[in-house]
Amino acid sequence: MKALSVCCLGLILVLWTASAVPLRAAEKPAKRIPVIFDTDIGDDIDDTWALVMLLKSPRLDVKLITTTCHSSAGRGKLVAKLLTVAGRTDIPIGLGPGAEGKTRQDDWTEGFSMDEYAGKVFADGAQAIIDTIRTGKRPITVVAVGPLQTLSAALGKDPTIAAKASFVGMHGSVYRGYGGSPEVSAEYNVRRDAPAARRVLSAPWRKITITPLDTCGLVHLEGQRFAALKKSDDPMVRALLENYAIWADKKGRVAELTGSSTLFDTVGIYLAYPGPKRLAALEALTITVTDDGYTRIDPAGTKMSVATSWTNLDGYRDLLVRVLTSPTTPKQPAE
Ligand SMILES: [Ca+2]
Repeated sequence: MKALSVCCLGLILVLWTASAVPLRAAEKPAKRIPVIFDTDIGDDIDDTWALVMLLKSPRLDVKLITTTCHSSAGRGKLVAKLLTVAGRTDIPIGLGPGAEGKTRQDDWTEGFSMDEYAGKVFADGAQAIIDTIRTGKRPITVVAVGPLQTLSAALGKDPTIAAKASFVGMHGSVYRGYGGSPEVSAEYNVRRDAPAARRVLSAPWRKITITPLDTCGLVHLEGQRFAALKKSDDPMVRALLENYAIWADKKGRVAELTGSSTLFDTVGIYLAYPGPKRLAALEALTITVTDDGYTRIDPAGTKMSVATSWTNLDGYRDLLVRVLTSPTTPKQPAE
């Protein structure tokens, strides 16, 4: 009887293993979402945080990074040096209109020339956006975290790109303003060029998702979470904190940093992740951009998914630290 039981158990095990193996073999790695990142990096430091988060998000496949809001020489150099440190010079850079102007992180790129960038650099960033969306095998997600001049120029040249891409933006203020204020604000990325914001936020994208100040304006890292970053010896985290220390007028002294500024743009990266966004509450709203840079709920506006509150803000802060301290995603083979 005992021998029979052992035999039965053995048979069950063999059958279970036999059925499990083909299942595992059939599992394919989850598809990555192709992304264009459009940034005014070099003004507020949160773009640099968002770029590092993007490069460490294995489900996002970065096809192009473009600069927006002038100063494209300085912003482009910053992107180029960060991608060089990341070992991701396979990612092309597209420069937005207007080369002149300083960035607050110029000290970090001093001595680095755009010619040193091993990857492709497109002088016409708007055209690069059009070409990347047109030639993509799968629909692209455009993640925009600055004023929208470059993307507006792309839509002006070729309005048909919207139907082939989704849009995720850090834009606007719906129920709350800066610092969680109950008064709405004319949020900077919209107010800085309201006509450009209106064109982009009313275009017929496959899907529009935004994080207004209501959610992104509440994100900081302090205490243990910030300490975990200071302890990290990851080269991208080091580069991020060096940039932050220059930006924060600490003359590059990372040891003097005690917490982050508001990390608005990182939430744009999170909203581009595949699957449900369990940490934030998204509402379907119709939004209009006013001439003075407000994003108002208006029945005649454009339908979009708006992250209007957090369901778990601490969970997001933990996710952010986890992603930032994880390895940089290597270049993936073409699908
Ligand atoms: Ca920004």
